[in-house]
Amino acid sequence: MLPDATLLQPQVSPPPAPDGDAITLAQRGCRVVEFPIVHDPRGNLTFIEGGEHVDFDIKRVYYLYDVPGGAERGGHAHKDLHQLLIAMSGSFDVTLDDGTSRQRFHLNRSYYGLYIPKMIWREIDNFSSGSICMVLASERYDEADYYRDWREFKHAADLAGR
Ligand code: T46
Repeated sequence: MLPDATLLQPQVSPPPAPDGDAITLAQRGCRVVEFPIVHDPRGNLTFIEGGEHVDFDIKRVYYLYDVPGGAERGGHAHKDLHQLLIAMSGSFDVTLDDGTSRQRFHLNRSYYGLYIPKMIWREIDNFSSGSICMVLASERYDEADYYRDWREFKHAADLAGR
């Protein structure tokens, strides 16, 4: 196990499954991805290659920075877009929610990414001072791709048989 791997374990367990058939967030594809590290006394280097470490075409890169203490980002799900979140500096927490169960991740290393498939609600908080959240996204920005109301998201997820 990598020395820091424990830092990325979910800090809050999802609620007990309502029945034995409940699908976990991991089964829906939510996962922590580990990128290569080239250790070097001059400073370490991590690289991300399309088709190797990211299994979608990256159509957009954006990042959150200068986030004030106590701020909360996210609070939405995407209909089609999927993406990878990386703590390029500092740390923050990401809560993922498939409409049934929730799981919280603490991201604090630039060689780990949190992959979030489509139709997963996300909330991001607990940003440390100076933190930077970089996002590799599968689509260009399109407001029509967002569910910004949890009940609307939940309704759509239920209709999709979730
Ligand atoms: C997500 C988290 C991690 C753009 O014009 N282009 C863009 O690429 C994005 C992402 C946003 N915007 C505009 C839309 C809003 O007027 O920037 C404003 C703030 O966007 P939003 O409230 O969606 O920002 P976050 O930080 O709550 O969420 C964003 C992404 O939207 C979302 O997909 O997962 O970062």
